Amino acid sequence: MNKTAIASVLTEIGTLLELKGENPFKIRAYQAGARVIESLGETEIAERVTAGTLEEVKGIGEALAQKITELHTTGRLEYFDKLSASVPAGLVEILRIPGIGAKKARALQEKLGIDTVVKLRAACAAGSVAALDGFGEKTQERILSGIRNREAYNKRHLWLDAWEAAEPILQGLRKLPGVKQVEACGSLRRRMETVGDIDFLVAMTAPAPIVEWFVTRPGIKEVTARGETKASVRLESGLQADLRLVPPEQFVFTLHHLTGSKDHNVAMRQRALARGLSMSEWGLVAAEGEGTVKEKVGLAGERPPPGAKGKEQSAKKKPSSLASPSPLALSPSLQTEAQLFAALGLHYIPPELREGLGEIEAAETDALPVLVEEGDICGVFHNHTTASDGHNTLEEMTAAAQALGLDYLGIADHSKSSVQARGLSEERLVAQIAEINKLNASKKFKCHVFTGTECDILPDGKLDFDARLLGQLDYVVVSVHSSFRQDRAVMTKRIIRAIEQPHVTMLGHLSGRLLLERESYEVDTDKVIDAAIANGVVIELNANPWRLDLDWRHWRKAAEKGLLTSINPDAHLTRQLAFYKVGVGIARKGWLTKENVLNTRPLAAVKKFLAARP
Ligand code: DGT
Ligand code: CA
Ligand code: CA
Ligand code: ZN
Repeated sequence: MNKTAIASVLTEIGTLLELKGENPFKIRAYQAGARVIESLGETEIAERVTAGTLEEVKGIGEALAQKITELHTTGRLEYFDKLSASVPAGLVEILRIPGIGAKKARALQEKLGIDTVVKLRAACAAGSVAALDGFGEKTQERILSGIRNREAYNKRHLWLDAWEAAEPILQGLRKLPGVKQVEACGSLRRRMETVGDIDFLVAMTAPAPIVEWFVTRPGIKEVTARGETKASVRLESGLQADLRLVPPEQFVFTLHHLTGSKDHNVAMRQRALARGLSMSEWGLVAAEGEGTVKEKVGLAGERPPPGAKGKEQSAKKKPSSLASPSPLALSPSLQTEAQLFAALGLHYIPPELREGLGEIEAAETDALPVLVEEGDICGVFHNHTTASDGHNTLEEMTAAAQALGLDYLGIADHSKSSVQARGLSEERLVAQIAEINKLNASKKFKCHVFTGTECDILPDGKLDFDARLLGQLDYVVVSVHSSFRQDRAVMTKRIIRAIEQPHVTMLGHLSGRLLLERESYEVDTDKVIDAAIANGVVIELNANPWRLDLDWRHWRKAAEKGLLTSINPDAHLTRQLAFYKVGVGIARKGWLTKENVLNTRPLAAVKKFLAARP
């Protein structure tokens, strides 16, 4: 462990001790120890740890020296682990809110039983914090705004939340006079699972009314910046949105730049340079040494160096209100990103692949995959109904699937061990199978319904239902919903054991993560993937925006090895059936083609696939 990490553990120990109301001298010793460690060189710490001479440093006593040694050599500290476990995690979070020190945090816990930020906010809203000794109205207000800021400013946002915020703004921008093209760039366009901020780009001829429209939209909490050709706002949800306005001839260059990712952009610039070109958000021009006048290459222009007034620029007479000067030279042939890539000898790279993970090399040799598309999806598996924790009935879900144009709907309600989700008993599952068969036979819907279950993988890897019952279903999803804290080897063995049982069609949400909330449990993903391939088991791409599990970073390699996936909405409401579209974005980020995805197959082919499984 390096010194910064060691220092932060020591600081954290001080905080935890404070929360526990420990001796102030002890607390201060840890805080001081953290500062001392920070001030030492990395090599000095290593040498002193080896020689056992840490105690010679002023401010480091015997106990501290032992702990630093343990951290430095093993990367862990048993004392710290135990201490952390003894303090509610929510309490530590509360301490990070401005205006709350350890003393106040303890008072909140002792007098009001508050040990999470959620409880704290509720108590503030109810006015009970102000009533406490030593708090008062002002403090309560400060705490509340601290909580709000923390939520708004420190958080990334789910892709779907950002998308839903962006959509109406995109539509509104498109309708404004003088607007030629509009796009939301950045991580949103690349379909990252979470988004830091939204980056709107507009090609236009007159910026002022567009900026004005943007900063006066309803649902804006704060205008954080405003210029002639840009603006930034914070939406009510806390999401920040940036607006950039450019003249039409510059659009494609800024579009590519703002889409990113940074890594992709860096690689593209290097490629351009290797071809004697300089690529930027302003254009693509011949690269020249410092101080020389840039020469046009007939592709497009770029921003002239400050003070250098190109004659083409003054001749163009752009509105003076445009902050970024217009390109020096334009080529009518370079208007799309496809043309921009072509100018660098590349096939078009879809935004989802622009992560600097080999897409440029692949585009060079025409080795990019033909990515799966929303329109390829024929039906969806893994959906819940009111039989377990869903909010809509079987018929409502079927009608909604049909309205989405889907030819089949797979139901997979929870199994009996998922008590909190009202998991089905054997009897209830048998009854549901009969109900689905009846619905299909009634021909009430064109959409075919497959019988299934989301069967719990029990802590030892056994399944929640026996093989005889599972054999009666069209398909079986198996998922972990309990004992998340098992160690890596146990969890891996547990999941593989489940995969190896007969009748298992798919593994549900492999990692168990909840984005922005809960990390994955410990599991050897590669081993599980190999076991799934060996057993002909599908690993789902859970398309619920909170999960997007398995993570897109695994899919390219997994698909190359021969893994088949299914893009599953895990819908608990009719509205959520459309989550599969979010999943398609993630599949694309994972370089997946139509062939890699089971539910791109038509109904007859899926029936055949399922019938061929035991
Ligand atoms: P986010 O907002 O954190 O989810 O991620 P992005 O990718 O949207 O990043 P953002 O909003 O900071 O910037 C938008 C794009 O602008 C980014 O994807 C690439 C480009 N960009 C921003 N800063 C730099 C930079 O320092 N170098 C390069 N080459 N490109 C940059
Ligand atoms: Ca962004
Ligand atoms: Ca941004
Ligand atoms: Zn589940």
